[in-house]
Amino acid sequence: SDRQPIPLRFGTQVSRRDDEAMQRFRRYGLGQFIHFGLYSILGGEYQGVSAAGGSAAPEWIRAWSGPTAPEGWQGTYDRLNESFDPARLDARAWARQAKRMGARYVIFTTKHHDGFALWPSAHSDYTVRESPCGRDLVGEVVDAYTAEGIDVFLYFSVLDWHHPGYLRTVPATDAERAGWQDFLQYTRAQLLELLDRYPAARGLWFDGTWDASWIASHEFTHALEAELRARRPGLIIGSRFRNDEHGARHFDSNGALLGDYEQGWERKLPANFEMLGGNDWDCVMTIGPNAWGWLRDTRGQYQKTADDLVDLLMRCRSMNGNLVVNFGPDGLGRMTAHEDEIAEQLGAWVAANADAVYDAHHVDLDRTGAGWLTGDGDRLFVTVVNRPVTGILRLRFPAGAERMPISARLLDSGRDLPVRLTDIGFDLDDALYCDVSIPADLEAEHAFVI
Ligand code: FHN
Repeated sequence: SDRQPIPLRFGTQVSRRDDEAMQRFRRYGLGQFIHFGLYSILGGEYQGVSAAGGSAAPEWIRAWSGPTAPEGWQGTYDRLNESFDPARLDARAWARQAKRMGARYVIFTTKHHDGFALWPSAHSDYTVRESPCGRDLVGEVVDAYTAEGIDVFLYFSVLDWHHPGYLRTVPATDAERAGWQDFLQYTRAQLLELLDRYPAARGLWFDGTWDASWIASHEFTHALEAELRARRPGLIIGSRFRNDEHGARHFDSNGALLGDYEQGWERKLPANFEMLGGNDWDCVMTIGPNAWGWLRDTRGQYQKTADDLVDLLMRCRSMNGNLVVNFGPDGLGRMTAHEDEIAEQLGAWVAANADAVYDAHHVDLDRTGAGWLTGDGDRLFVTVVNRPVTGILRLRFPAGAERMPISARLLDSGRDLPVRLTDIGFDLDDALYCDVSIPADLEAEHAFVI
């Protein structure tokens, strides 16, 4: 277009990185998110009463209001630190399970919106240290996952319901301005502290950056991003951290990505590869409809199955993205039975079909309704999630395509599948078609990769 770029002082600081850290990111494929904190004690309810009829995200329970909210609720919530003691939390068991699932990175909530820090932060009096737990849970997770070869990203909510200086609006009075400055310094100190305490962490995953107060602090956040990057070369920061001086978030006012990868794909996926503009991205996904923290009562709420997650994973991979599956352990630190099952089933599928997942990427061919296409340069992978009623999987290759499949086989067993190349006669563009026969005896319930 002829449009002149808008001069920006606080626009993007990075262009597409190709260093070792980002190359790793592109090969993660599958990740695990863990939401754990004070809210995990409650599971979305208090003394048998469910907050908002169970529809609200349980990690938001402190925001419970209206007639069903217990009297003095926020004060009650804020004192949960006094009973926080996840005695069954075994980070090494979590990490082993994540490894079996095939996760190559984990995003762990160091501090969610309630402000409670899961490490003994020197800059707060609302941490694991001020609880019977007394453990450094961030440290345990970083060590355990790193030992399993799983990269760690630290989730950090800027939005903080506990800090007295936090406010949602742009500070307007001297007192508000002073409180907000105090909050900004606290945020900076905690972030530098996290980087210094946990040198193995590869990325910071920001959240809660949507309030007007933070948006107006673009000068501060611009400087802080530069400082964090200087403190930890190779650090990966997604597009949620900050905005430019016009309030543009994720992408600056000239359309450049504000970070190393696009971080807006939360419980949703891009409609197609082209709209991503070549940017790196991941999709974070709940197992239920909208619970990130533990939910005690999931009745009436669809829980995704391992097959659903295979479908989503391969849809992401077909567009060069990673899928991050969220786990919400209970207040004692135990994963739910459904999460345990998902981890094993998804892990078994991913292990058997790893070639199609990790080092495979988008291929420039027409989509097939039968499933998702990925490729590794030599091989084309088709993850079949919808079995064609004809028993024939048909792939279209444009006329003059450099390479055509000459054989097909199942990735997990190596079993050969009959292939026929054909000009079907009704394609006006003279494309060629590759028809792969899918034998009737093939197990139909699960996705398979050709
Ligand atoms: O409000 C949070 C929510 O509780 C959860 O942490 C998700 C995870 O991506 N992020 C926020 C909503 O965007």
